[in-house]
Amino acid sequence: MTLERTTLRKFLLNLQKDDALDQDLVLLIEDIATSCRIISHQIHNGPFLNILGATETSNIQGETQKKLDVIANDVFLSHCSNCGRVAALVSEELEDVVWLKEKPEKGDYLVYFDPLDGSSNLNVNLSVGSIFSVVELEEDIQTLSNEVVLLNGTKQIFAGYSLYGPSTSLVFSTGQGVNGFTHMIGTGEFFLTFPDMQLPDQTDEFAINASRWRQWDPAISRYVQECIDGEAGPRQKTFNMRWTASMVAEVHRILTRGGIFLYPVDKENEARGGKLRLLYEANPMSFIVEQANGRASTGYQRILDVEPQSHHQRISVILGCSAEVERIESYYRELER
Ligand code: AHM
Ligand code: MG
Repeated sequence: MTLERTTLRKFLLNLQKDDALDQDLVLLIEDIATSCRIISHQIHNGPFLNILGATETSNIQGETQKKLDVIANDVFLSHCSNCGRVAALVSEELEDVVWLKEKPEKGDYLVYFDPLDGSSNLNVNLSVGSIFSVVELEEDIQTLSNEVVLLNGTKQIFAGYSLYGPSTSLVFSTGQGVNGFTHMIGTGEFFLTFPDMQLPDQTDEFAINASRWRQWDPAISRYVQECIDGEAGPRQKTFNMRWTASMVAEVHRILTRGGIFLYPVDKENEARGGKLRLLYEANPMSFIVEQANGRASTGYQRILDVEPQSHHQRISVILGCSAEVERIESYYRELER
């Protein structure tokens, strides 16, 4: 049975044969997939390995690190440095950019990742994920600094995530649509299980942390209120709501059955710029959602066009089915007027 399935390697080599993918990027994607397999194994054995709790340390965001945050970060660092073209790694868990090359050249790769997103879900045995993306340098680098990696999301040549749920998914795009793979336990292989994932234009499901409603700006309040008003309200249909506290799980659900995800800037988080990070959370997810026929916005601007100011920058995130995201953008435009 397994012989008939498309393995990750076969899928990548087919892309390479068609000149759609560089050989080094194939190797790097396979290293990322290996990282995800290892992290999945650690998570699923977490209670036996005593690695579900918190460490004594905080990360650069001032958040307490879980033991698995640190483990997942180490796994990415060690595996993603195999490919000779990787110049630098940018992680949510590390204050500074990790430079692997002293003289990065045009064509070298920058790898951005959140090794374990939604890690507060670990202790309650709910879904978590990893998020990653790759940018190719457009010029040689003379001086190494954290500023060098501040490139906007349109420069991504690869973006993906792994979802550690009931099964382990690997979903990614190299700029030619979005494909989803599932790890088959016992084989060591990811098999193509969700080819050409596409978002529907319309949806009746939204995801937002509703406990923050007092902090929302009028555009978000209006949108959510109209959803809640259901058939009697201006939308004239009933909406469903979900919140998993794991962006990876939310995006995966949206890619599978449609929807919209919001983590907007609000009164409480605006001094920090929002909650989610631009370079290794918002940009990769926006790339994937756009590649799957969706839309990703700050409310005012396409996320992929945002020029980063710092490598741990946070941003407002509204992504999912195009018509819904456009509706919220129009509410922001009305507010500006
Ligand atoms: P993290 O990177 O510290 O894990 O935080 C990101 C996560 C997202 O996955 C999720 O959408 C959000 O934080 C949940 O936030 P909240 O605690 O407000 O529900
Ligand atoms: Mg995260």
